[in-house]
Amino acid sequence: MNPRVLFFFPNTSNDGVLPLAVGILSTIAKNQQCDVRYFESTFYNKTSTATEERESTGEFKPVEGRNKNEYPPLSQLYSDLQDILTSYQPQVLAVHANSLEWELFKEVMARIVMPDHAPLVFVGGVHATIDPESVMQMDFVDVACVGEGEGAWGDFLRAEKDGNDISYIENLWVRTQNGVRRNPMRPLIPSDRLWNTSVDYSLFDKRHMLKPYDGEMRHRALIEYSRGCPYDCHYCVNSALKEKFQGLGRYFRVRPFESFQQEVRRLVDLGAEIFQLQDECFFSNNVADIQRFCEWYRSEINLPLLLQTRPESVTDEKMCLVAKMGLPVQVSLGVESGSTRILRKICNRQMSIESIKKAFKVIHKYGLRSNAYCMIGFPTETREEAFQTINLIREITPTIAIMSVFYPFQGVPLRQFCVDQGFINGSESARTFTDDTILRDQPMNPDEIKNIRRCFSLYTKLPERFLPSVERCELEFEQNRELFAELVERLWASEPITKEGM
Ligand code: B12
Ligand code: SF4
Repeated sequence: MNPRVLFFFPNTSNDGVLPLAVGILSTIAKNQQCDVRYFESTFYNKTSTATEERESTGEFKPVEGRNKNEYPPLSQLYSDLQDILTSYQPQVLAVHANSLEWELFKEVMARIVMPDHAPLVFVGGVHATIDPESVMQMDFVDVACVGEGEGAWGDFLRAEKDGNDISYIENLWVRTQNGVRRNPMRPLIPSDRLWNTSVDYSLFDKRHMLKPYDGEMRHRALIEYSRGCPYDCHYCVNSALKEKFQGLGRYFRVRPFESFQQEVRRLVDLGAEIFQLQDECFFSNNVADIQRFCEWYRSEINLPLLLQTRPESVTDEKMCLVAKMGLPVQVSLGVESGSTRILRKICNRQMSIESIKKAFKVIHKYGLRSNAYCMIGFPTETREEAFQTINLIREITPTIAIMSVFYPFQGVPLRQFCVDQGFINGSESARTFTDDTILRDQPMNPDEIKNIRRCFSLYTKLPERFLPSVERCELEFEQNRELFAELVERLWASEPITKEGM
C-alpha cells in the first residue's frame, strides 16, 4: 500500500519559509502515488524571534502588515498536530529539521501523544546529516536521513509500499530490533541530475513567499543557482557538510542554466516579485556565466534581485555586469569581523580587511545596495576586536548591516575548539543568532556581548556626535530604554538626523 505521508516543518520563526527539501520530497512521494499533507509551525505565534529582535534594534526596518498577532499561540500547535495525526492517520511523519527546528521538534514530541497506529517518524535535514547519533538517541525517531534525501526517500517509499525491509537503504539510519543500523552514504547526486526533481509548490500558499523587505512584506522567491560552497570557514556548517561528504563526489555543484531558467519562469508564474539566489557565493561563478545570467535575467525577468557572495569574489567586471541590468540589486557579504586575528586565526577566512573595504567600494560605485553580515562573541574575542568590527562597518557604510551572536553548531571546527578549551561542554541546545552566547570564560561576558549587539545599528549608523548616547545605552540599558527606543526610531525616520547630541 502507498503510505500516507505527513510532512512536518517545525519552523522556529514567524516568517514564511518554503523549505526546498519538503517541496522535493513531496514530488517524489506523489510520483509514487502517496497521499501527502503538510503541517508546519510557522504561523503560530512564537514570542520573540530573530526577525523581531532585529527590528527592535534597528537592524531591520519594522514591517507594516505582518499579521503575527493574528496567529494562534504556539500552544495550539500541539493540539493541532495531535488532531491531524488522529484524523489523517499518516503512516509516515516526515520531519524536515535543521538544528533549531530539531530543538522545537523535541519540544513538540514531548507534548503530544502518538495515536494507536503511530506513524513511523523519519527525520532529515542538516541536523540529522551532521549529528545522526543525537537524533537516533531520541526513542521517538525511527529513521534518520544522513545526507541527500532524494534517492533514500524514493527507495524507502518503494520498500514501504512493497512491504520490503527498509533497514539496508543507503543514507538511512534505521532503528531495528537489534539496535540502530547505520548504513553507508551513497554518492552525491551530480549536477546534471540534481535539479531533475521539480519542487512541489502546491503545499505552500502565498504566506510562505512573503518576506520582510525594506519595511514591506513582498513575495520573494528563493532559488538555487548552485548548491554547496567552495570555502571552509570554521564557524560554518558547510565545513562540516563538506567533511561528511568527503569522497562521495563534488559538493559544490552548479545548476544547468536551462533548468535554472525554467524554475525562475515557474516562480514568476507563481507571483514572485523579488528573486533571491540562495547560493552562498554567487560571484565565484566565472565572468561568462555571470554575463549570460545577467543578459537573460534583464531581458526576460527584470525583477529586483538579492545575491550573496564573499568579499574577495567582488570585482569591477562582475559588478558592472550586474549594474548594467538596471535593476534594484542587493549584494550581501559576510564581513564577520573587523579584526584580522579573528578573521584568519579563528574563522579561517584568509582575506584582508582591505579586501572587504574594496568590495564594498566597488559595489557602491555601481549603485548597488549592500548588506554586511557580522558576528560577535567569537571564542577569545575581545571588546577591542568587537569595536574593530563596528568601526569597519562605519567606514564601509553598507545599506544594511546585521550582527549575530556566534553559535557553534554541531560539526563546525570551532565547536571542537570551544569544547577543547572548556568554553562549552558540548551538550548545549542550538540557539538563534540573537540569543545570548553559550561560551563561558571569555574576555567579554555574555551581557557585554548582548549589549554591544543590541546597540550595533546605533553604533554603526548614527553620526559620531550620537556615540556617547549610544554608549550610555550599551552600558546601562535598563536606565536608558527610552533613549534607546528614540535613537532606534531615528534610524528609520525619513528626515535626516539633525538634533545635536542627546
Ligand atoms: C536557503 C537557506 C535558507 C533560506 C531558506 C531556509 C529553509 N528553511 O528552507 C533562508 C534564507 C530563509 C534561511 C534562513 C535561515 N537559515 Co538557512 N540556509 C539555507 C541554505 C543556504 C540552503 C538550504 C537548502 O535549501 N538546501 C537545499 C535542500 C534541498 O537541502 P536540505 O534542506 O539539506 O535537504 C536535503 C537533505 O538534508 C535531506 N532532507 C532534508 N529534510 C528531510 C526530511 C526527510 C524526511 C528526508 C528523508 C530527507 C530530508 O534531503 C534533502 C534533499 O537532498 C543552507 C546551507 C546548506 N548548506 O544547507 C542554510 C542553512 C540550512 N541555514 C542555516 C541557518 C542557521 C539559518 C537561520 C537560522 C539563520 C538565521 N539566523 O536566521 C535561518 C532559519 C530560517 C528558518 N526559519 O528556516 C544553517 C543551519 C545550521 C544548522 N545546523 O541548523 C545552514 C546550514 C547555513 C550554514 N552554513 O550554517 N536559510
Ligand atoms: S561562511 Fe559562507 S563562505 Fe564560509 S563556508 Fe560558509 S557559506 Fe561558505
